[in-house]
Amino acid sequence: MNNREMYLLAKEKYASVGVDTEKAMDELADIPVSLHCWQGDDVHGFDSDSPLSGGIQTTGNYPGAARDPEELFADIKKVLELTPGKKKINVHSSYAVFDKGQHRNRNEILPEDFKAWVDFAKETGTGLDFNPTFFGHEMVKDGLTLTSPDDSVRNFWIDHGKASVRIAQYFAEQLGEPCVLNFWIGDGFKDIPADRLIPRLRYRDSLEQILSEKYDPSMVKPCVESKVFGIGVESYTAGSSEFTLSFAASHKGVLPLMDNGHYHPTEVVSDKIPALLAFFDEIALHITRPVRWDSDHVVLFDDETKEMALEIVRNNALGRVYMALDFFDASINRIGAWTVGFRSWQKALLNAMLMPNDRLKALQEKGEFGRLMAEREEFKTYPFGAVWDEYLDRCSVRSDADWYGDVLKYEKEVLSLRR
Ligand code: RNT
Ligand code: ZN
Repeated sequence: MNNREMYLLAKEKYASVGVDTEKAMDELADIPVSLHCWQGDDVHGFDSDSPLSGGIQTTGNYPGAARDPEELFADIKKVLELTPGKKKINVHSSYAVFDKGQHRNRNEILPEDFKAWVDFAKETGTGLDFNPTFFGHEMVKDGLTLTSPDDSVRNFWIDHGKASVRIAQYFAEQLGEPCVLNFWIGDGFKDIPADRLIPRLRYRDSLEQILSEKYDPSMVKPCVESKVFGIGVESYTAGSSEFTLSFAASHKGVLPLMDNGHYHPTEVVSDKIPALLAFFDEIALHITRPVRWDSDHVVLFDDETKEMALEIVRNNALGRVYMALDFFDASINRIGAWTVGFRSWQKALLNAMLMPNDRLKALQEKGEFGRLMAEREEFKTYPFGAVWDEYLDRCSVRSDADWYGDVLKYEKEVLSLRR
């Protein structure tokens, strides 16, 4: 049986429990998911030779990392080819593309330093999101940026934040779609602080100064991303969950951003999504896979990933949740890593759309928990794979398991020549 025939059978099966597979595929093809530019070069960027800092780490030295904008653009194009669905590219400010012989420090970057990204987005039909980069730079002093007691340090980073607001506004104007502008800082302490409040008050003031920069709130979506700890900053993180949530709740138009690697290991972001949807019009996510810590492994089609997608889909919140991927594995082929992660989140969304959610919700409301458990277990083995393959075919993306062959071909012809 070919894909089409398998799909037609699957379609009937799903229809019998009230699920419209056509509607699901149409909807999925139209929902943007942001692909992070930083998987391609282990978060190095192009603007500085400083080592990675801020408590994040890439491990592994698989050959073939992109070394310049041309290589990174080529690699992303390969990923676009191997992945279905609508995309935005998530750009960090450390990926500025300066004209030959030009360089601007982070406090002075201009929209024109990101024109290459706008051109790339227009050429590939993608959108763009933006992130100021508060790490991997010599102006990070004692691990601090926006919380620094040294005004020259703090002001440098405030200026970086303001410059980033202008760049996000430029992205949104150029592409005619909202640009998510995410603030994440790694500021914190290795050992027990003597004062946990002052750094947070400074962080709050820094963010307020940055966001006093003019932007169109319908087109630029500032977010604050929380974190629980990082490598070298194990004892204290200024931008904790409570801090960022409270900041977003008390500043109109600012969104909380949850990265599912940034919580204690038994906390789950799937449960936090509806909690925030009860209060915020819009929220944002970094989708990753933490293994024992914020390790940023490649996203898989695993239980918690599925559960996160379910919480967005069954609460009709696809239009309220900005979804972005955030992982970086340097130990395997990076194109393959990117592709598996993107495809996994697409699978999770499709899987959520193919669940008879209204029927299951009704069982819960009626208190029929035994039946709820029984039915849910049955739906787990419905022919999801046949719909997934059909979706890939419609998106003109390889649906056979050997798409990795394309990755290996690209490795042989392109990546292996990078030495
Ligand atoms: C770090 C945060 C942050 C970064 C990117 C590169 O723990 O998750 O989002 O991964 O900004
Ligand atoms: Zn993140």
